[in-house]
Amino acid sequence: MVSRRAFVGAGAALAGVAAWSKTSAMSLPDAPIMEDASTQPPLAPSAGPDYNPVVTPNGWTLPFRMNNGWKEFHLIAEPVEREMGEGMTAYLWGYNGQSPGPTIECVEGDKVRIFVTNRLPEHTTIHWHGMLLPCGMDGVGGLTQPHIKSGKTFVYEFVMQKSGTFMYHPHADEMLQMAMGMMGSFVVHPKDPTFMPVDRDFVFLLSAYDIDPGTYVPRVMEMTDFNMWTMNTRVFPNIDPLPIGLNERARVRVGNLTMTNHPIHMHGYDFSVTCTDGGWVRPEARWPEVTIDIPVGAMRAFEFDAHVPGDWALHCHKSHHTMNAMGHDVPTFIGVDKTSVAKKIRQLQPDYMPMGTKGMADMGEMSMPIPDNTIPMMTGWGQFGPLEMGGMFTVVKVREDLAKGDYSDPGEYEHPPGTVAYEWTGELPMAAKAPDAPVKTGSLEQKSATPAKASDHSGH
Ligand SMILES: [Cu+2]
Repeated sequence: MVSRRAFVGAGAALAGVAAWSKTSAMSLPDAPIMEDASTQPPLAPSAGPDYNPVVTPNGWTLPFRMNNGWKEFHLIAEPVEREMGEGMTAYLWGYNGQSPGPTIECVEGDKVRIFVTNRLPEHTTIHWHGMLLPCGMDGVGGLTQPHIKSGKTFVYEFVMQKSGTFMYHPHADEMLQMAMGMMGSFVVHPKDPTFMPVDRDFVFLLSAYDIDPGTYVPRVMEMTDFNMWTMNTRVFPNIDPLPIGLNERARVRVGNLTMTNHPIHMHGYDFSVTCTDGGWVRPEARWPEVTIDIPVGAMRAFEFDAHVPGDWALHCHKSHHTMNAMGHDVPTFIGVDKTSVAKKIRQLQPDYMPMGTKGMADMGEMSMPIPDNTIPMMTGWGQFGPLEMGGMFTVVKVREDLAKGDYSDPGEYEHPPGTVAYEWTGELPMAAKAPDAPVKTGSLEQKSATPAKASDHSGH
């Protein structure tokens, strides 16, 4: 997890614009790049209508400039190196130095112009998922526009017809380009700042990769068997927490660009689903949940009032999605006595240790040698021991003493005395025993061979 100090310094990671864009294209807005995978502070609006900016855990927000009433952004599609977690970097494709790309934020009614420069080795486009716009701005290569060839820059212009939660991704060689990490969040704030206000607003995209341990590039042809299940292209234990002040209202926006659904579950709270990529959910249509399934190619936002302090897990409820790199063809050894076979193997390999006979929790504590550039399947430590998690898992940290707008990791929760589950060390009563069942006479065959007379059922 990023420390408070590292977080404060992280803003400096926003690197300056490349000399290229200043000299060769005077009219293009800056295209800042991000070199850091830690959560960047929210970007307050520098012009135009006011809003409470979103925070992208392990991500950042793209600055804009105003030009004659238009909000102008500049995205650069390019190969990137993304630190998925400590000790593992993936060679992906993304935008402005990272995958996911920067979050784009604007306000309902804004006129937005987005320059897209292609520095990939093949053509691309950008589709603005969920946006209401002229057909020719929809970004479907071949269908609504010519592809953006390598080295070219295209311009998208449209008016934000409604507020809500959206995303962007290519619609050109889509299977490969999304498997390589090309995606970003797009949040449009309501024009009326009193509509659905929250104190903390988080956004992340779920994506999945198949990266063999020891390698760097995802296997883009994989359809189902992924080993990196990510939130904003980051895996536990290196997904930054979601810090929330006690009694603040919080919104979490989640989009799914994997090829399966993700039931996102939050501990300690019930919440309301308030927004989808189709729009805001009317108050009378909301319902309470503790798990919200995020369908493929969809976004959901949920809200809650943070009235209970603590470290509350927030994770996908598919248990294989809270694991990191693992082999799926490992046999199950639960209950198998491997003592004698272990003895034989130790004659050849003295430090051999049989695993999996009592379960797999041992793996969370053990540091086994692993190949370069991968992350153990079950990992992470809390104040009470190993978490035995990975993948799509993070922690909502609700704290009384959190300053407004402070998104640094507040550390581990200090439980009030007497509020933590504890070991019973007294006497245990003998287990109650059911009385002996009456001894049955005769076998099943005998019974079926002598069917009851119809009169036996007369009392029914
Ligand atoms: Cu999942």
